[in-house]
Amino acid sequence: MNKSESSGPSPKPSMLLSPAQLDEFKAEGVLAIPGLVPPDVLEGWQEQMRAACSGGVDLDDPNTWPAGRYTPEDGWPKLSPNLYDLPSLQSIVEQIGGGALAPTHPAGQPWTPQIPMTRVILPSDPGTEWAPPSDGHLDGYATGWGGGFMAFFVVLFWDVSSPTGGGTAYWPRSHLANHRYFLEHPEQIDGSYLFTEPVKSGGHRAILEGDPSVGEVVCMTGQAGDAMLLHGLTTHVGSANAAGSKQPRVAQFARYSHREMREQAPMVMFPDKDGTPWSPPKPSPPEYVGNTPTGFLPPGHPGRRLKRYDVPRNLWKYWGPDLNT
Ligand SMILES: O=C(O)CCC(=O)C(=O)O
Repeated sequence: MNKSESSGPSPKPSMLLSPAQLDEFKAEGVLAIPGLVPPDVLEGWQEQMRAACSGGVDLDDPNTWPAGRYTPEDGWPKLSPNLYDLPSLQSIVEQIGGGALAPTHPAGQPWTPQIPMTRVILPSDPGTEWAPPSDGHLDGYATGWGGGFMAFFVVLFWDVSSPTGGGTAYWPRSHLANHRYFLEHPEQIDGSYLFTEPVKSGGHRAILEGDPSVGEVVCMTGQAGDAMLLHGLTTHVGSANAAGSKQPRVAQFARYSHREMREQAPMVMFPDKDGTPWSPPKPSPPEYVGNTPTGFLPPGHPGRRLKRYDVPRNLWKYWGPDLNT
C-alpha cells in the first residue's frame, strides 16, 4: 500500500514541552521542537509532496527546480493526515493554550477544518548573493488572521541544514519588544500600527531598533520532522534559499488563535464605514488579502472592549497555566 494512503494519524503518543522549553519559549518568543512529526507520517507527507509536483519538478532532483518560491499549477494538495490532527501537535497546543487555542480561520466565515499552509522555497537563481531579510512582519494583532492570533508552528518536511537554506527568519525576543510597543499604544493593536509612524516609514524593524534585548535575525534550520513554535508577536518573514543549495525548504504552517477572540472576529473586522474615522490606504498590504477591512473601529467604540483588542500587561494572560507558573 502506498504510504500516503495509510489510514489516519500515526498513533504516536502525545508530546509535551518541558518546563525548560516553556521558559525558553517565554523568553525567546520561539522554540525549536525536534521530532514533532513521527517518521511514518513524515514519509507519507514527503511522498504526497513529491506526487503533487508538476511541470517536470522533482523534489529530489535539484536540476529540475525553478528558482525561488514554488507552487505546482494546481496548488499544494491537502495532505493526509492533516497537520492539525497530529497528536503530538494537538497535545502541545492544549498544553500551551490550556484549551483556549483553536486553528485560525478567515474572519466572518463559519469555521471549517483548516488546511495548513504549505510553502516551498527552492534555491535562488545562480549568482544571486544570499542576504538575510532586512524586515519582517507580525501575524498577531487584532485584525491579523481573523483576530486573536496567538502562535504558529513551522514544520519542516525536509532537512534545512544551513541558515541560508530558506528557513523562516525571526528576530529573537521581538515578541517582548512588540508587546512593549503595544502596551504604549494599545489602540494600534487593531492593525493601525501598520499605517502609523514609525512602522509606516520604517517597517516592523522600526519597533525593534534601539532595543538592545532584541537579537539579530535568525533563519530557522532543522531536520525533517522538526518544528518551530513562534509567538504571534514575534517579528518574522520568509528567507531566501541560497543559490546552489541542494535542499528544498518545504514547510507547513499550523496557526492558532484564541478560541474566544476568534469568534469575536466577525463583530469587529468589518466595521460600519460611517462610524469609521480612518481607512487603510490602497493597495492593501499583504496581511489583508482576502480580508480587506473597511476601516478600524473608532476610539471608544464598544467593540474595542472585546478581548481581542486587549493588550494585557501579562503577555501570557490568555495562555495556559503552564505558561503562567
Ligand atoms: O515561509 C516562511 O518561512 C515564512 C512565512 C510567513 O512569514 C508567514 O506565513 O507569515
